[in-house]
Amino acid sequence: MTPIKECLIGKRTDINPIWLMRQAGRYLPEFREIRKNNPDFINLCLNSNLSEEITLQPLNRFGFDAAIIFSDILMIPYGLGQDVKFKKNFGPCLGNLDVTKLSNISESDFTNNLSPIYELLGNLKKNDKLKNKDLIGFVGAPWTLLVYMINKVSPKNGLVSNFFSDISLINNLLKILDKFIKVHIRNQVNAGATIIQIFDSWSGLIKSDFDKYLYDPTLSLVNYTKSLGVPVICFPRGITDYSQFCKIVKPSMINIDYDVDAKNLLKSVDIPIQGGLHPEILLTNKAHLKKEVNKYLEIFKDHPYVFNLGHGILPETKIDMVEELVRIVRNYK
Ligand code: 1CP
Repeated sequence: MTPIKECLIGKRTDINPIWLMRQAGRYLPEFREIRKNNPDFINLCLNSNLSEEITLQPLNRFGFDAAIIFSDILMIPYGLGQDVKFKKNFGPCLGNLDVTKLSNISESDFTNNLSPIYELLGNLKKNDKLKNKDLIGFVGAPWTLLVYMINKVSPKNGLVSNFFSDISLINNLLKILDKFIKVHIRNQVNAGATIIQIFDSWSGLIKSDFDKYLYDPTLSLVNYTKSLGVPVICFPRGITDYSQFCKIVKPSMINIDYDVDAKNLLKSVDIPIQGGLHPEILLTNKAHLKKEVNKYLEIFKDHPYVFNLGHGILPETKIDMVEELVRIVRNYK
């Protein structure tokens, strides 16, 4: 059994399992080299040979316990026919939202549009480098995808002022997303994903109607993934009550963000836990890194825990700090 699977069934493992959110990406020189020659990000995600190489880059360097496929949460709006572009030094830009068009797309059109992602998983499944490691497929949660699809750009500077003006549009989109996110989960599982992670990167922006935007849609995906026999990790970044989230949604594992009081959370959560370390700690120095990493390892020493960050690794992270991080985690007794 893989170290992460052992953790998921509640066992303490001999090694402390570790992987990092956004582990394949811009902090790696070998990724930047490929990216330089592939300016169109969506095309890169749809190139199953290059995306296989990129997925394996962090494993080759650091020996993490899981590969997470090189793809993006915005491949779902793309697969549904909304235009998605990534602009340099700006981020994602989505095109007009035509709900009639989205409502007419069939499951097979959607699956065809994203078929290189499933090919990627099929190829990785056969790769010896993933022996005794997990292969993580992922989706964006309905709320976070809704945010990008309506907002059209990153909500890091807030939601557009008329975000909630068309409730019937929102309700329609939530239904469409529930259906097609499930199709994407099922296709990834059928192609070889051994775990699914649900990224709700912008759940911290939900201020009311938590059932409608957070709990109900996530629970629906969690139950669906479990029914396929695959564990599911949730990352509801920035929410204030992780304990309540775990009680209602019951994921197989919860990924905490860096604002979570880990010690306090342990009092009320009994499922396996992943993550927590602030990615900025990797920009400091080795002594400080050791102190902060040990804090998490100490708190979770008697709890099933997968080491990870409290959000994605930053592009300016130095390779030797990641190497040091892995050494600290592996050597902790
Ligand atoms: O070279 C580049 O400019 C591309 C940068 C990049 C990369 C490497 C983007 C654009 N996406 C990715 C890959 C990616 N995205 C992965 C696979 C790699 C890995 O994890 O190892 C995953 C899991 C994601 C997931 C993702 N995309 C999330 C959820 C996780 C998170 O960080 O919160 C989100 C919010 C996105 C949207 C997105 N894609 C890319 C950017 C720059 C963004 C964020 C935009 C924003 O700030 O709103």
